[in-house]
Amino acid sequence: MTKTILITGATAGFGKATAEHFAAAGWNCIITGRRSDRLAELATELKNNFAVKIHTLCFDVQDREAVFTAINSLPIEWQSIDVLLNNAGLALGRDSFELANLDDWDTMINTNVKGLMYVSKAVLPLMIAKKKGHIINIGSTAGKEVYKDGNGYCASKHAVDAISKAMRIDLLPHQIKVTAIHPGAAETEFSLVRFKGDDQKANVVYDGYKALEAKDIAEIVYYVSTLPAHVCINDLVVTCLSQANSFYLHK
Ligand code: NDP
Ligand code: 8X3
Repeated sequence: MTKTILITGATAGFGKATAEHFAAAGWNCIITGRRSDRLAELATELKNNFAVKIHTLCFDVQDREAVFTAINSLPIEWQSIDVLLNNAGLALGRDSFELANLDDWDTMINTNVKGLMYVSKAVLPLMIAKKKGHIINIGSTAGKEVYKDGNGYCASKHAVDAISKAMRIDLLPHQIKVTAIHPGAAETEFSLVRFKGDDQKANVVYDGYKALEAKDIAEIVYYVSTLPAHVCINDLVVTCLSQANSFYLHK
């Protein structure tokens, strides 16, 4: 039977690459994000290239009501979700704690932490009813080690690490898998967003080495999603060859 994945943050980066990878493998995809034009464009691309069904949901994961309204609006034929990829997220700014912007902190916590919890809470009843499902949370190496000037972002990704562990325990009786994937530096729109459109600052992040690509993460999401039913990868840290952890990058 055709499987279905719901991807948050499918309009760019890891989420978009994951939608492309899963659609190519014959999965139906529910793609979500705030930019409706990009969602429509991706839906057309996937439907034109692959024999799969695509459903779009446009909402901001920070908006609790919008999250529940969107998920509760799913037509019956879209309510059987095999995999939820909690990927929507961002970093904003890279400043010392005393200089960091309070609005940036709010947005990161509201998106990366509360948004992930809202979407999971909204989708879970559909998985619990089937006693089957898989939640995959995109954390970060920033959720494993705290680095200088990473304060708010690192806090939000440490929370993703903790929430993933907590979910795995609480969802055991429901036989729902929980996997956390923690990538290191990957060349997407991430740094452009972090540095608020300053492409010079963003490009420096990826200068002098071969960073991860979005499709690398898509392949890993596919791998963990297609293991035998009794196997669950709990926690996976992935970096490019030039990166050892948050502190050591060989350029
Ligand atoms: P991109 O900026 O390329 O993509 C981010 C995606 O998240 C977009 O589709 C964006 O969609 C969506 N998004 C952001 N805020 C919201 C929101 N409030 N509501 C709904 N969707 C939102 O970045 P990446 O693909 O690199 O990032 C994806 C995830 O991976 C993030 O959680 C990030 O923290 C994490 N990560 C990234 C790494 C990297 O180096 N690139 C490394 C480790 C982790 P839209 O704007 O349309 O809403
Ligand atoms: C993104 C990786 O090193 O910019 O989560 O925090 S890093």
